[in-house]
Amino acid sequence: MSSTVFSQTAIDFTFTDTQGQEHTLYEDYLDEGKTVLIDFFFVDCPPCNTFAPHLKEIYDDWGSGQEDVEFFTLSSKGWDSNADVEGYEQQHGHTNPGAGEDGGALDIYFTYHNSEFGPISGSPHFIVIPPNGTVFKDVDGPGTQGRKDAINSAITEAVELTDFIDEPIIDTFIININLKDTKDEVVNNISYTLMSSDGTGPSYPITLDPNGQLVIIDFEATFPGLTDPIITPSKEGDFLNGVFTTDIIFILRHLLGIQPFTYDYQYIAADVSNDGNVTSADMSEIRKTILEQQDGFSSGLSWTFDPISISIDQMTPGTYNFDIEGIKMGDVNRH
Ligand SMILES: [Ca+2]
Ligand SMILES: [Ca+2]
Repeated sequence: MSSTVFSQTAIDFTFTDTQGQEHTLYEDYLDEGKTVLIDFFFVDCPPCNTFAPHLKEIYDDWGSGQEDVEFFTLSSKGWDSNADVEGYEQQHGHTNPGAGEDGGALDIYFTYHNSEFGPISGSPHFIVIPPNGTVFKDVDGPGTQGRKDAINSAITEAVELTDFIDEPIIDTFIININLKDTKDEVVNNISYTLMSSDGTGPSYPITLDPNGQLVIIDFEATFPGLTDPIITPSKEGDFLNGVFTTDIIFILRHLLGIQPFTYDYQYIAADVSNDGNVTSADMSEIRKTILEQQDGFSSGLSWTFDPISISIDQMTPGTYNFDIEGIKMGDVNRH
């Protein structure tokens, strides 16, 4: 039993089978998680005809194309037409897709013969391609049994490779957080905390990569003890970032009805005491902070976020994308 494995991935191809049906390697099969076996043969090839009943048996053992494995029977000779291949299929009871020269088989043969995958020697010649595009070429063994064993073993390996690839994806959480300020600019030095939504139990500081992404392979093992987990952003200090006397004037003009706020964030930013109301007390706090008569706002809040937190369903792995707006307290004019 043997096969040659290549680091290059399979080259895509499309052919039209003897029934007029089109088949594209990646789109119709590999991308759908299916393993493909290619049988390069020709209609008048004696060893191909000898092995044809065994190939049918193997095909049926792997689900007759109804499960995760499909076979293509493709002629390697320019004189075999789709009609010739159809005759061969009928003779051997083959039900898998097959094609001759006019179906595009010869082009596929030359894609895999004397290319980066080396020569194809002898007929029949079997290639097995798992969904990740790895090419198992020269799949063969001594005698009929050796050849059957080699094919079955290559398909088994391909299917196991698929299972192996699928597994981490099933348990993986990919969390993308796009946090921008009210000017649509990225805010640096944000701290994130992962905790239960009711605030009980452990809380975990988490770090996003420079692209704002967090990948969790096994949620329960990495962050045990959480119920309805949420991620909360925070940013400490930095009270006077974007906060100037002009902001006090903006609040005053709003309170006097001369120039009311036009954005929702302005109501949040102006309420530096965080009591739910924009009043002259907020103006006073901002003024004292600017004059350094007060060390930051009484609420302790320098930044707030909309939404305040984001929820992850720890039972549902997948990709989560969140947009969060960072609002600088006291900066009502974005300037
Ligand atoms: Ca207030
Ligand atoms: Ca400002």
